[in-house]
Amino acid sequence: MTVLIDAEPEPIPVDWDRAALVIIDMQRDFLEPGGFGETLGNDVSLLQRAVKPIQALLERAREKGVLVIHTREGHRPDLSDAPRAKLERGAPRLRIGARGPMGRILVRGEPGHDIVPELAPKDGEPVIDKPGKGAFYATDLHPMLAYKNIETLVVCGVTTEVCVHTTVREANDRGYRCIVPGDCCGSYFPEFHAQGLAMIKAQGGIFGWVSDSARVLAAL
Ligand code: TIU
Repeated sequence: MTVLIDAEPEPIPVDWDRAALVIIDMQRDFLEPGGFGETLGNDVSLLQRAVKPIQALLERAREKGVLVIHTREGHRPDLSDAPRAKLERGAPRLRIGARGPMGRILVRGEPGHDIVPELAPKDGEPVIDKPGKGAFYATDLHPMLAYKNIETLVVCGVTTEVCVHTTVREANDRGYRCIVPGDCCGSYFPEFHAQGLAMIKAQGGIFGWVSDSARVLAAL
């Protein structure tokens, strides 16, 4: 059944049977005190704010049988899937693969790479391990969505202007309608968060639609 989600630049009709909730990179290293994000000097409470609203959406999506997909940013332990240009960046002790406070930074299988316990994936919910910022690059997300006839994505997570934005741009170019609930996203830079959301909905919704958890929940 199609329902209308209130959003900007305009309300958008959504068939929940053909929609997915995509939760981007809610990983311990980005969100938890003592993790990689905080080691870089970031205020992780700015990201923590998104946990509760995402939890509300996640619980309702599960109740209603809406497809839920989780993503994690990270690399193979041998780093063979990480381009040198990415590996070289940052101070040597804070580079990808270096030992961080929660294990090797952005390496699969390390404690910091896990999704925070409040949003832990349930059996049957696909988890996309992605080597890039976008969830489509070098992953099987696109065929996975195509096999289920998905046309609309509710995209949330961290960080707004990096992995959420990249994913929304990739999805938009692949023909998906993206709705971004702003309070379910977070950035270490409040101004980037605000501008990131503004960019999505500008020019008649150039990349998609912006809403919030209350309005999405009302339509779910
Ligand atoms: N998931 C994600 O956004 N990865 C990042 O590296 N984000 C930063 O803002 N650094």
